[in-house]
Amino acid sequence: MEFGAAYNECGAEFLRTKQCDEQREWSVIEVAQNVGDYLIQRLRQWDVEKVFGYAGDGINSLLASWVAADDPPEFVEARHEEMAAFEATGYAKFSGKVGVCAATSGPGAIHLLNGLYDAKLDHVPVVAIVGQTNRTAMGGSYQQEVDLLSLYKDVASEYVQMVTTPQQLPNVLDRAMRISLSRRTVTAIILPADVQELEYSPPEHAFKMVPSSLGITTPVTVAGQEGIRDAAEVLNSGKKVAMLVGQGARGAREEVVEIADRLGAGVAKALLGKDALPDDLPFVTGAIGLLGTRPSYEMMMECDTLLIIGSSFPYSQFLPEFDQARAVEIDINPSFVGLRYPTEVNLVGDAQATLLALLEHVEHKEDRSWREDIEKKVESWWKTMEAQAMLDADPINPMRIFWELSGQLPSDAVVTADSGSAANWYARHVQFSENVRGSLSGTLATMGPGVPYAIGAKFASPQRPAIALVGDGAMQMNGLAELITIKRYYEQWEDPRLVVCVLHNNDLNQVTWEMRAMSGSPKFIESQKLPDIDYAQWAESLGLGARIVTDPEQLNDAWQFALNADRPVVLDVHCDPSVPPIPPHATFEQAKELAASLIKGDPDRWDVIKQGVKTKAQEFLPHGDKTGEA
Ligand SMILES: Cc1ncc(C[n+]2csc(CCOP(=O)(O)OP(=O)(O)O)c2C)c(N)n1
Repeated sequence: MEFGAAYNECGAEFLRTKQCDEQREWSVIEVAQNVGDYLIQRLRQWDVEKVFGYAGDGINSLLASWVAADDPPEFVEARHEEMAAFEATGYAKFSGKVGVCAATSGPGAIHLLNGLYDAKLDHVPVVAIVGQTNRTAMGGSYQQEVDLLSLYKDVASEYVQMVTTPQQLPNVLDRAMRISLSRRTVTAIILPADVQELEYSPPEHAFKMVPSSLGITTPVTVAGQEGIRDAAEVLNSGKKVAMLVGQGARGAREEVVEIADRLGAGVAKALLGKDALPDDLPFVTGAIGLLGTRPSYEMMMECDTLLIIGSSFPYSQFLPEFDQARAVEIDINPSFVGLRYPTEVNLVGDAQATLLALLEHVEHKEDRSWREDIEKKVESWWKTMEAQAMLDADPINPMRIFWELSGQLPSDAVVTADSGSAANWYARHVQFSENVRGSLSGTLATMGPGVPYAIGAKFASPQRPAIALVGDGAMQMNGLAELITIKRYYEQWEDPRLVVCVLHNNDLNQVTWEMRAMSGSPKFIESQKLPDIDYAQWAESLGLGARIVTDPEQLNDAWQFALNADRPVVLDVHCDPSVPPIPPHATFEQAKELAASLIKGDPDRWDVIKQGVKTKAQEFLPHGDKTGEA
């Protein structure tokens, strides 16, 4: 028996549900469908498979409807509403579908916010469904009453609506879905508790009624021919072309490679575009920016032409000087072109379709010397990365954790990283092959999404292994609690592997380094030191796999263990907080100066100096790239 909506002879919608009679036998009954029932039915019709959420009396009736409706969508219970929003965001990032999260009124809706902002800023489609107090109590400063329309006005600026009558619901829900999907943003539906219980009646063919419909097919936009020709002229006249790709280029891999080949260009990747191109292509210079590589930095500083595709990388100091390069940008979002660099031609369109149009006019550059030089630097840089990773540290050099992972990364892995030093090493040291997916909080750069993104990834692709690279601060902030969510669900995943690698350095290390480098301040123990706890023991107490790693020689084996386990595993890796995340453009002299400036007052000063100098020196050893010695 199918449960869900049915129709009687008059065409009215009813819900088939189950009832337990006195003999404790289940029988099927038909009851009038209420608003909560309809909402779940409509989500099912939208093909929503998961809703990440947390209960509360603002959505109790909706949850009661779930009992009758059954899956899908499956209600996935996080430990905190912020985690539910991160999970919906991770799910959306890795599935390409809309992510849906649900929370109760007041505190639940407030808790969702940071995760929703993460989605909004990274242009990820997420729909939030939140409860509200009864209509009779509204405006009465009632318990848990928060002005959610005002609160959500910014995060769901494209669409936030409160449903106050059943006939409104189809339209509000369908628009929330369509707007979220087509504009890749956050939308929100506020559903008062008493409205959830009202008998559902559809909008009628009548005055002031708004009907609705399911589904959307979005256009494949291509910039106009005039712009395409102008762009081709800019690109054809350049001698040293640099490219920058972001997440918007992900669906255009072949075209990006083709145009880079024709232009003899190197390609740098913004953080969110790390999986747009594999790292084994010789002309891919890797990450850009403070977390980036030296080949990316030098390519940008020396190019005469720049082509940006699907990226809103914000740090213009890592792009060419403003009068140095003629530039073309391709972006699907008209409000995001021409924003980060004084570009000459701004092409609004789908990356693949626009590149295909552009390729009709782009010529093959005969002089390959620029490209050859980039490829040489890239080859040398990977050797530098290995040498830096293999340096001794106390007890483990964090770079080596990531380097060793690269060597064993399954070809279908999904990798997430948290904000913190993990993001540096993820950006620079992990080499992605063709089908590896990866993401982090690119724009909000919030702490906390590493583990819940990986959970979202497992619900998006249960057959792929997921790996979360997370600092101990982020782990203490919420990752530890979210291990409980992993324990609860992992047996339903086709491939149970989810590895959480904790960078156990007892320090909020990224900020410690920011304070040293930007504020010239020594480490402030009160704010930076973390309580030392046993992450592996906590994981084991939950029945997950775990291993403590205290020696770099154990790393290879530890990754092997985790990547071959029959359950999720926590790798608790004790690593050295004195290994500096040196930016790629820092010269050897600058690194020494930074170290010297720390001597006064920093409790870790000698280790910091030693590690900083050793790390920087790797770029200048025989395998290194000597071009930046000045
Ligand atoms: C919600 C939030 N709070 C604070 C910050 C500022 N912040 C960025 S990285 C970081 C330290 C992260 O420490 P940890 O997770 O231990 O990683 P580590 O850098 O030590 O590897 C902090 C506090 C932030 N980005 N987001």
